[in-house]
Amino acid sequence: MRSSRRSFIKISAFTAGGLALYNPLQTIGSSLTQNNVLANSAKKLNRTATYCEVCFWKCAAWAYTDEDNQIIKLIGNSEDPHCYGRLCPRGTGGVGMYADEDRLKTPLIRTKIEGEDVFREATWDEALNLIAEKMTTIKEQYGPESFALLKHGSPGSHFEHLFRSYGSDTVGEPAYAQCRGPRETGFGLTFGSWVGSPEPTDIRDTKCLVLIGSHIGENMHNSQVQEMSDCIDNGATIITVDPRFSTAASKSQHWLAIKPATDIALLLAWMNVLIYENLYDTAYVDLYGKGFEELKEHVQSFTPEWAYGITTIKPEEIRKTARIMAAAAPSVIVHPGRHVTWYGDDSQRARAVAILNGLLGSWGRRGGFYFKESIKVPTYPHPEFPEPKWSWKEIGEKYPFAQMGITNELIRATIPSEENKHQIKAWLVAGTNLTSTIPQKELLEKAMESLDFMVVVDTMPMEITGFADVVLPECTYLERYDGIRSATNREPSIALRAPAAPPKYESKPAWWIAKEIGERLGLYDYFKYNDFEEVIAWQLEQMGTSLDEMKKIGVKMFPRKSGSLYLKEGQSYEFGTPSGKIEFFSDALLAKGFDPMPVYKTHSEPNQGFYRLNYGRSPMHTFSRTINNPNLNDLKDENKLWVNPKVAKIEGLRTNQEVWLENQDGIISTFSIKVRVTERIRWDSVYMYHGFGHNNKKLSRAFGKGISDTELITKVSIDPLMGGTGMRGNFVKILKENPRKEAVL
Ligand SMILES: Nc1nc2c(c(=O)[nH]1)N[C@H]1C(S)=C(S)[C@@H](COP(=O)(O)OP(=O)(O)OC[C@H]3O[C@@H](n4cnc5c(=O)[nH]c(N)nc54)[C@H](O)[C@@H]3O)O[C@H]1N2
Ligand SMILES: Nc1nc2c(c(=O)[nH]1)N[C@H]1C(S)=C(S)[C@@H](COP(=O)(O)OP(=O)(O)OC[C@H]3O[C@@H](n4cnc5c(=O)[nH]c(N)nc54)[C@H](O)[C@@H]3O)O[C@H]1N2
Ligand code: SF4
Ligand SMILES: [Mo]
Repeated sequence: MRSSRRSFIKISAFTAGGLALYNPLQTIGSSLTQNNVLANSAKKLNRTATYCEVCFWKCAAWAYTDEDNQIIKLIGNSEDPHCYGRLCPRGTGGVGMYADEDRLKTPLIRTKIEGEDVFREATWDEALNLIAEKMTTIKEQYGPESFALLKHGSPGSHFEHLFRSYGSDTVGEPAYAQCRGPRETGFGLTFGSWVGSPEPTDIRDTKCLVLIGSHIGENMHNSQVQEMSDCIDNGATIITVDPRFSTAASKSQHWLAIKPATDIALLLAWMNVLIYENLYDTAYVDLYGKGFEELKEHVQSFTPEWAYGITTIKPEEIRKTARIMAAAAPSVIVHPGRHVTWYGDDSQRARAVAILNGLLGSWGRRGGFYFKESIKVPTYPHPEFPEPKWSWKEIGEKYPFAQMGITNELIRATIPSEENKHQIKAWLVAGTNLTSTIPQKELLEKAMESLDFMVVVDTMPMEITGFADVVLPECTYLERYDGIRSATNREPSIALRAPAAPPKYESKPAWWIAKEIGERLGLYDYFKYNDFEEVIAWQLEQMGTSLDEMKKIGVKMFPRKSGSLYLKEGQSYEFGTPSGKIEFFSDALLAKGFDPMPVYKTHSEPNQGFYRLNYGRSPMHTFSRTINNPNLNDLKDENKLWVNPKVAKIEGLRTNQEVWLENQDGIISTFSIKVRVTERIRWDSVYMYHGFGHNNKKLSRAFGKGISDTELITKVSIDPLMGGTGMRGNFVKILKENPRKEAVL
């Protein structure tokens, strides 16, 4: 172990135990089956309204508890537009988050025993006093802005409130620069509107769904998967562009097995066909578009024949699929995707997707994209926040089209450098396992070593906790109140999360932790309540409902106020762009020195003996967070390396053979992975599920199982528009012998 004080604290494994409580249904469960399970239960059950935290679709659910107040089952709320009464396997398995005996149990404080860093158990008072003390000194010495918040999920909003009260808006989350940031930039520049979550894709009514990578079906975003299944039943055409034969590809009439990193060429060729075969929506483009003539000229030479040489997709196939889209238009969706930080030109690829939708006239049309709406949850009264001297905006100022904090820039600004205009000195990390989420491990670890102070709030002893000075155990979503869920959808809706059982062990909710720290900092006026329940009750009253009503119904729908879901024929409409039009040509991009229309650029390719490292979602897991979950681990406990038969032959590999990977920078995987020989992946790439390869022994089920894609992602291509980290430009070679003489760990 390294001697640095910020080195990773390894704690010996607890004895493994804990059998799975039950097996979640293999697919998104039918509410009928789930209710039958309940009906057959002998015990008398109580139900509590909640919404799921296993991923960010936030499906509303009922948590059922038995007479002993044990949570035994989760069922989707049938009134909820996010889940239509059914949870995905991960959501059903959410009970395992509550039941996991490896959970964090008490606050922990880093200390030295005989020169070695270890954690000791601490009381809440001790831990909170220490944090408040450090927040005070850091504020005095460097200003509150130098204390950054890195967060994801529900706990984030409670700590954001604390940080804003304290004077810091230095905040970032991986859901932006490692996920959907480029898409929001690309669509924002084109339509003047974020795509947002859930995406306003009218999948249930579409006639043609085009997926660029997005692997819906493995990406288990609930209502989206259900609507896709419905639209297939209704005869919609699915076109999937993916170098891998994904589940979505298997449901598609057209699978375009594109050469990785060449999607912009395909998108430009599709535009060429739509425009030069006169297949685009002329009335729509005339009425709402700006810069069409420039676009027409721009794509003139980008013919299907041109794209064939780049993408390996045959010109006939490009033409045929463009015509299918046009025939379905405007009930067609070229899906914006979600995890789009791929090759560094991602905002431009998202622009190309947006422009294609513009040509097809699908934005604001039935079966295309509907106009989403949400309802505002009133803010519980508190004094104005102090104005920070600098924030995430200044840290990310190199990227003019960034709309949120750029995690990787916050990390960079933590490493002391003369270039830093602002120096970050401390972090509070809540609900994000940065070590498996942020590429370029070396930079991340250097940043953490440079910190004066680091707090991690988590439910599990994930790898990130090993770098903290103080670890705080949050209780799981099933044991706490949280902010009211208000999301954009066809109709506005809200959902309640109430505790179904008391917190296990010493764990506490984030709202309580934030309030306790706030009060120790003297910020009483920002936390004028004894229990978060009071905040929710007040907000619900303001919205014309009540806590009592919401406890009974869980989800409440509100009528739309912004008008129709779709544009009416010939309706005049102002888009949120500077020109009020759909911008095929972007003056804003040109003014900042960027291509005003998307351009295809080549990306580096693997050398001889190397394969592109491709990764994606395991249907049974969410990132790294569920791998140790007893219920979900039972369904899938390791990832595999997908290898094309041609590659298997060249490399001499067979299914289930154990291999190690070494990337282009000589980084070797910590653990090994089993091979899966399959035609479903192109010969130039290998594929694995993200989230596996845990190296903290405290995760008794997940430790040492499979490989972490993240540790092999040492090279990133930064999106010059918004700072996102393109992660798919890494290459690996396959090692058949254990490269380490001695066994690891
Ligand atoms: N089960 C499950 N579902 C989830 C999540 C989860 O953790 N688990 N996470 C959720 C979150 S936050 C997100 S952001 C979404 C992400 O889900 P998506 O947005 O669907 O993710 P992508 O990265 O677009 O999709 C991965 C696919 O891209 C393909 N691909 C790789 N390279 C290329 C390329 O160059 N071109 C093309 N056209 N395709 C390529 C891969 O083969 C793979 O099939 O999933 C969400 N849903
Ligand atoms: N290599 C690689 N990197 C990726 C991706 C990839 O596919 N490959 N995907 C990217 C994408 S799309 C996204 S959105 C991000 C996701 O990034 P993250 O959200 O950081 O992903 P997780 O690994 O699930 O980490 C979540 C952490 O929150 C903790 N947690 C869960 N519930 C709670 C709770 O209620 N309270 C608290 N306090 N903690 C909780 C979990 O134990 C875990 O430590 O990762 C991005 N990074
Ligand atoms: S999609 Fe699944 S994991 Fe995500 S919120 Fe819904 S039920 Fe939970
Ligand atoms: Mo994401």
